[in-house]
Amino acid sequence: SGPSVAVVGVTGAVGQEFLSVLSDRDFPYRSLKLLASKRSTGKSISFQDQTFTVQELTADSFNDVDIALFSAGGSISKEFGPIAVEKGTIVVDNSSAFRMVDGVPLVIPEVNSEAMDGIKVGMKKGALIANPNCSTIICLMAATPLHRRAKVTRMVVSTYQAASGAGAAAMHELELQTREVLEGKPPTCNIFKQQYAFNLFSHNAPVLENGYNEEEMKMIKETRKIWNDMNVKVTATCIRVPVMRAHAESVNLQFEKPLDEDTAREILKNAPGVVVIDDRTFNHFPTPLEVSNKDDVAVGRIRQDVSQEGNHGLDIFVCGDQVRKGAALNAVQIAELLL
Ligand code: 11C
Repeated sequence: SGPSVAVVGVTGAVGQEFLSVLSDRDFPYRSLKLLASKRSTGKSISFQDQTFTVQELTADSFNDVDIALFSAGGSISKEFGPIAVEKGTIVVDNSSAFRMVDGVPLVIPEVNSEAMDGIKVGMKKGALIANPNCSTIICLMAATPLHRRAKVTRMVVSTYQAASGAGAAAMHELELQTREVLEGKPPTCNIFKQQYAFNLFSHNAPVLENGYNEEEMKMIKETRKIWNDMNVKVTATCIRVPVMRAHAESVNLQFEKPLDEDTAREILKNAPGVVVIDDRTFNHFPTPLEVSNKDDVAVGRIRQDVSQEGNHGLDIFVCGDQVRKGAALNAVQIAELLL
C-alpha cells in the first residue's frame, strides 16, 4: 500500500540520497520507478532487498505515478515537471526551476508546511512543490525559530559550502586534486576552473550584474518567499570550501524585539530538526564533519552581537548536511506531508 513513487535523476548524488532517506524513514510505497537519462538506462540498483532497473525518463514515465522526486537539474525539471503534473503527479522538485514561480509552494517542513496545505495524494490532481536551495534550508532551519520569537529585520549570511553542492563529480574532483597536490602533481580542474584542494573561492554560480552570484540571490529571494515577508533585509556572500558534503554558514541576525542569547539557546534546543553544539569551554562548536550523514542541522557560537544595542542582534554558526537536509531529506519530508 501507499503511493506510487518515481525518483528522477536516481544516479546522481541527491538521487542516491533520496533512496537512502526513503529507506531510513520507511517511506510507504506501492511501487517505485527509478528514472534517469538514457546513459544510465538498464543499470541495476539494489534497494530494500529488491533489484530495480533504471528506466529512461520519457513523457510516458509518469503514467500512474502519485509522487515524483526530481533531482536531475533545472532543464530536466522544466521539461518533464509540467508533463508529470499534467498526468496527475505531485512533483517535489529539488532544482531551482520553479522555486520563485507564484503559486508554487517553496517548503521547508519545519518552517512553512502551511504553504502546501491542500496538496495531498488522492486529490486526483497534479502539483509542483519546490525544495529550496540547500544553503537557504540550512540557514532557515536555525534562523526561523528565532525569527518567530523576535522577528528578524535583517540577516547577513556568509557560507562555507561543500563540494557536494556541485554534485558527485565535484566531490570526486576534490578527492582527486587532494591526492594530486600531495603528490606534487598539477591538479585536474574539470568541474571548477581553479584549484579546489587546499583553497577556497567565491561560489561557482554565475555572477550577476549587481555583483552578487546566483547562489547569493537565491538565498535572498527564497528567504523572503519562505517567510512570506517581502520586507526582510537579507544579504549573503557564498564561498566554496574544500569540504566534502556539509555546508557551514555564519549568520548575523538583527531583530525587531530584544532576544538574549540564553533564550535563543533554549529556543534552538527545542526546535525540531536542530541540535545545539555550543561548548565554549572546550571550543566545541558545529563542524561539517560532525553533521555529515546526519539529519539535524547543528547550531553553535550563539552569542549577542556586540555591535547592536539592547539585545537586538545575535551571531550564530550553522552546519547541515547539504545532500540530506539540504536536499533529499527535505524533499522526502515534503512527500510525507502529502500522505
Ligand atoms: C551549492 N546550493 O551548494 C548549491 C547547489 O539552487 O539547488 C544547488 C543549487 C540549487 O552549490
